[in-house]
Amino acid sequence: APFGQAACGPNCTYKDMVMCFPQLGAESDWRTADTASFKDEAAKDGFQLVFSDAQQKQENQISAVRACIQQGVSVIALPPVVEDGWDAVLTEAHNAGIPVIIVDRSVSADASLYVSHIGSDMKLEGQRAADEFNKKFPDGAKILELSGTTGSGAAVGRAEGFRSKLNANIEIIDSQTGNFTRAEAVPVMQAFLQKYKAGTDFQGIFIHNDDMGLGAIEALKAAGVKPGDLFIVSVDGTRGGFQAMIDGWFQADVECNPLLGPQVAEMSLKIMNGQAVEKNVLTNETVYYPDNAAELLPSRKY
Ligand code: GYE
Repeated sequence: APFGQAACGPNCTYKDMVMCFPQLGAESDWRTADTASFKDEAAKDGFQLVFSDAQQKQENQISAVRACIQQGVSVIALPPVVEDGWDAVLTEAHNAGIPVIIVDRSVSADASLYVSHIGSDMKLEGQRAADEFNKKFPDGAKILELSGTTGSGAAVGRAEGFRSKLNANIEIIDSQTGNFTRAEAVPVMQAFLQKYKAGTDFQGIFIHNDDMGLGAIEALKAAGVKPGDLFIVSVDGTRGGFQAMIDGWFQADVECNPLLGPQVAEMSLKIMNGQAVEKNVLTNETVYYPDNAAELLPSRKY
């Protein structure tokens, strides 16, 4: 039988499926929507979801994966908090015959250790953000970067893509992490504002997700900065991000879609039935702008 095919294959249904989903945390609105997407899909299809929340700690995620291997789940959908350090536990899953789908962020482990990766093209998101700065500042500018969790596929990809596309006359004068959370972004932005004068020392900020963007706005408001004084581009496209565009704080929001549950469920069932699946499935995404943000906000799902 092909790797991952279950005993019920090729006739497995969702009733036969136990999906392990060791979620990495609850750090952002993106993450909350992602979790809901998996839980809703499990309820809709009727498969069992073994859910846990690692609170952004890799060791918690690794323990959760080990528990799922012990339990003998049908499939593990793993959203890795960081890229490195997965080889051992992925090898354990492989040796136990349990297929792993890497979800959302990437891993640096050998690709033979997992069946597929489903998620966004983080580099492309960074490039799209760079395009916005290039358009806005043809004569150059100085900008700041508020980046995501250090070592995470999302932050690494966005930072790399951004730098690969940013015009040479636009200088990133500083870059600090806010760990993808609103709470941690506030002091980082405050420290930036103590060091650099908004509008004079820097004209824009690239922010790796909307939650950090909202934290940054809190700090900017407190410092007397007004919407539009700075050119701010964020990532995700959450309702909070849309509101920030409507309020004039964000000038663009690069979409990152968290609603991955349906795709992952469908692929899991195929694997259980011994069907071939694609090694890399990228989410189709766009960029949102303030001009129609008010019109789109009511239909946003997260
Ligand atoms: O952009 C951010 C979340 O991994 C794509 O993680 C995800 C990122 C998302 O905390 O809001």
